[in-house]
Amino acid sequence: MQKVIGRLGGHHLPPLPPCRAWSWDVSPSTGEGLGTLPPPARRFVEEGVRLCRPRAVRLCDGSPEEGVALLAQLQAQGLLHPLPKYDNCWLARTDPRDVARVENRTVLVTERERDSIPPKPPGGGPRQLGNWMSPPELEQAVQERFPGCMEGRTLYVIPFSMGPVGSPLAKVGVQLTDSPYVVASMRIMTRVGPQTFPALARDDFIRCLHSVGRPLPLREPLVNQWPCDPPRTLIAHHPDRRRIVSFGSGYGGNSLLGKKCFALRIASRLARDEGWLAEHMLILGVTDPMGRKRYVAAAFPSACGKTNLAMMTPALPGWRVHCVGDDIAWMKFDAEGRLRAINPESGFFGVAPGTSMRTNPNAMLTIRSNTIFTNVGQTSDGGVYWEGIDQPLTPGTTFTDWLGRAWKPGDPQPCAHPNSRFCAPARQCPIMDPSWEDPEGVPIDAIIFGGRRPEGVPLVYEAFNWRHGVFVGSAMRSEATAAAEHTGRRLMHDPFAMRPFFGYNAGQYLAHWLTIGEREGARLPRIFHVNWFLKDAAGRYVWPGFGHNARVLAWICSRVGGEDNARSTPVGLVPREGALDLDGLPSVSYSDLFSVSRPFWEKEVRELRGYYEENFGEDLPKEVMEELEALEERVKKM
Ligand code: GTP
Ligand code: SPV
Ligand code: MN
Repeated sequence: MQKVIGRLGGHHLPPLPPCRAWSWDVSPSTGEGLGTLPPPARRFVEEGVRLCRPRAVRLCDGSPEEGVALLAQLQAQGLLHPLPKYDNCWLARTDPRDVARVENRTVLVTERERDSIPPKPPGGGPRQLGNWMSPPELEQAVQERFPGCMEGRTLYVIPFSMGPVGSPLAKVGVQLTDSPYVVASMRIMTRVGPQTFPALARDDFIRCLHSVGRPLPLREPLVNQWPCDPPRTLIAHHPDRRRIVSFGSGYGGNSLLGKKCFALRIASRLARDEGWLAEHMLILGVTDPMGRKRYVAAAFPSACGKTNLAMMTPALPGWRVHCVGDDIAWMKFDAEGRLRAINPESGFFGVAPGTSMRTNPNAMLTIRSNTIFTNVGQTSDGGVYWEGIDQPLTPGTTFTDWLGRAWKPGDPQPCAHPNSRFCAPARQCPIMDPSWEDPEGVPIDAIIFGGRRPEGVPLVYEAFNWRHGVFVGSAMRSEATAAAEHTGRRLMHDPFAMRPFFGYNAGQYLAHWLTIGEREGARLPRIFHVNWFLKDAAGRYVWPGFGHNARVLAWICSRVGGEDNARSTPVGLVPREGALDLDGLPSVSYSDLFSVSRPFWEKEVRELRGYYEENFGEDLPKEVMEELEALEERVKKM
C-alpha cells in the first residue's frame, strides 16, 4: 500500500515507492498510519519526528518482506554488497573512522554525578569507570545535534523486545533511527514487530533515539556510502527517563541500541533497582558423558572469547555444549532461589577475525546465510575473508580488504579490520540449546570471570565463596582489544567485564553483587576465574584454547557436583594435579598452568589497591577492600 506523505517543515514530500511490506508508511504530519502502535509509543514517535524532521516515517513490522526490501534498498544505495558465495549474505564497509564503540563519548546522565560514577579522589588520574553528564547538558547536546538531523531521510520506527516476547524477564523498547543498516541489524539482534505492542502499551518501554547525523542534501561526501559524524558522536543514557540518545555513529554497540545501551547500561540500573542482574556474559549448557547438564554464565571483556566459548565443540569425548547466548545475560532468582538466565538478544554480533572451522565451526555454520558482515575482507568468488579464517581457496582467488583496496596474503595491513563482525540470527547456530528461548530462563550453576592475562594468572581457579567471587570479578584485568578505541595491548582493569557498560556507579554495582549473595534462600552459583591466554617466554599461548576449554568446563562441573578435587592457593582453589584432564596434550604442563608466584601477586595486589583508591574511592564496598587485604595476607604467607 502506498501513502503520500503530507507537508512537513514547509516541504512537499514525494510519495514513497510502492512496496507491499511497507504497509504502515506513516504521515509525519498527522501520524496517520501508525496503525495499532500503542499511544505511549506513538507519542514517542511523534516527538522524534518533530525533532528530527525526516522526509518519511516507516514502522517496521519484522516481516520477511520488510527484510528483503531493506536489503535491496541498502544494495541500491551502495552500502551493502552481496556475497554470492553464500545465501542472503551481505558485506558493509564503514567509514574507517566508525569501526568500534567509542567509550570516551559514551555517557550516563543523572541528576547527581555520584549516581553515575564514583567521586574523583583528590589528585587522582583520569577515571576509568564511565563518564557523567547532567540532564541540562544532555538537553543542550540534543539541541545541538538532533533538530533536522534526519532531513531528507526516512525515520524507521523499530518496536522490539529484548528477551522472548512475553517472558517475565523480557523488556521492550522502541528505537527511532535513520539508518536502514541499523534496522536490518536490529531485525537480527532483537525481536522486532507488532508482537511487542501489548508490552508497549505500558509507558515503561525504553525510548531509543538514534541518528547517523547526516541530513540530506549532504554537505560533504560520504566515505564508503557510510553516513556518520565522528567529531559529534555521543551515546547518552538517561536511566531515570528510560531513554537512550545516540548520535553520529552507525556501528555496533553505538547504534544497535538494544544491545549494550539497553540490555547492559539501562538494564543494569533497572536490575539494581529491581533486585536482578544484567551482565556482559555468555550463557551455555554443558552436558557430561553421563547426561548430567549444567548451565554456566561467563563474563569476559569485549573480544576475549565469549562467542567462542558459548559455541564450542568440546575436545573431550562424550561432552556436549549448547549455546543460550554469547554476549549478554539477564539473571533473576526464581521461587526456588535459583538464578535463572535469559539471553535478551536473538542474534550474534560476533568478532570475525580468528573464527574458523578449527576454532569455532558452529559459528562458521551459523554465518553461511542471512548474515550481515561489516568490515571483513572479500574474496573474488564472492566470499568473506579475515585473519585466521583458515579455509581452502580456489587457485587464482584475489582479495579486497575492508577498505575496498586490492590485498594479498603477506601484505603488512590486515585484510579485515580487527573489530570486523558478523551479524547472524541465533537460531541458525547448530547447537542452540533447546531452552534458549525458554521464557523462565535456564538455571545457572556456575559463573566464570576471565580475561587476557599473558602472565601470572592460572588457567582456572575457584573463588572461596560468593564474597571472594565478587572480589575476583572486581579485580578482573585484560589486554585491550579492538572492540573500542583503546590502542596497544595494554593491560586494562575491567571489573566484571562491565567497565564500558556500567549503567550506574560501579561501587554501587559491587555492593549490589554483594547483596545478591546475602539473599535468603538463594542457591548461589559457584564462581570461577579462567585465563586461556597465558603466554610462554617466546610469546606463544601455552593453552590450546577453544574446544580444549571443555577440559576446564569439566572441572568446573565436577566442583559444582561437589567433588573434592581442588587444592588451595592464595588466589583461590585450583584443580589438584590429575583432576584436570590433560590427556593428549603432551606439550602442556600442569605446573605452567597453575603456578602462583609470590612476586607476581604482590605486585598485582599493590596495583589493585591503587586502582581501587583512584577509581572507586570511598564508594568501594568495604567487603571488597577486606578481600583484597585477605589476599595480601595469604600472598605474604606463601
Ligand atoms: P565481544 O563480542 O566483543 O563481546 O567478544 P567475545 O568475548 O564474544 O569474543 P570472541 O569469542 O569473539 O573472541 C575474540 C577473539 O578471541 C577471537 O579472535 C577468537 O578467535 C579469540 N579467542 C576466543 N577464544 C579463544 C581461546 O580459547 N584461545 C585463544 N587463543 N583465542 C581465543
Ligand atoms: C563488545 O564490544 O563487547 C561487543 C560488540 O559485543 S558491540 O556491540 O559493538 O559492543
Ligand atoms: Mn560484548
